[in-house]
Amino acid sequence: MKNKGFIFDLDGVIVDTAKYHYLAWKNLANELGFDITPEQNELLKGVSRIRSLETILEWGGVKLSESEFNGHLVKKNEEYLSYIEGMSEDEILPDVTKILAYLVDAKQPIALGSASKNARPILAKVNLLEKFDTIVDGNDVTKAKPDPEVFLNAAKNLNMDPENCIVFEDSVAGVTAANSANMISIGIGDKEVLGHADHVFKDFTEIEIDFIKELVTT
Ligand code: B16
Ligand code: MG
Repeated sequence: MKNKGFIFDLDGVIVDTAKYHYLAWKNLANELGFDITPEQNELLKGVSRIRSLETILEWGGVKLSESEFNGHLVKKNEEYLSYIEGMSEDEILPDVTKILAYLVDAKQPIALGSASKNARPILAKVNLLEKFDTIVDGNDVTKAKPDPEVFLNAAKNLNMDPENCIVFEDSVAGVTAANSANMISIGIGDKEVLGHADHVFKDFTEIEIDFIKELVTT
């Protein structure tokens, strides 16, 4: 069987940590005297921590000094990590484990390509750390998605050419990053939102093993 590199985003693809980001960002906004909506939270998916706070402050019309800004970032992350602490395997999104097990069994190289700086502790919590041959996260890149850096680094670590890599992504910026990296993009979510992906599925329960087999062999 030919080898392909399979690169997974984390939040929105493997686990739904967006709900924990939302709780922590909402509390931060409330402390500063405004609120953020679930719709606004959607816009923060796949966006780096710093850019997320800049965006939230713009929404609230709040300006902070550099030290206040950094203090809020640290506090938000501490609260977020306290939610992560309570995570378990039960929070892996449906059929993700099945697809990963197939890929491991078929000896296909697997990478994580996430904007999160907390990717390792999250994967450890849900017991998936050892499934990945390489992890490229927010600590390893200088340019955030839609820049392809995170996926290109993942391909390099897997020793695979970008055109032989397949990316699973739930965010608009992530699909754009995969496309710019010259990889096959598989959107996980809404077809209306991720129409620029090569393929779109609502979630992994819609992906047949035969589809994965075809990706491996073509
Ligand atoms: P952290 P992904 C992204 O994860 C999240 O979607 C985004 O909401 C978050 O701000 C970003 O990670 C940074 O996360 O604060 O943990 O470093 O979708 O790229 O896996
Ligand atoms: Mg994501």
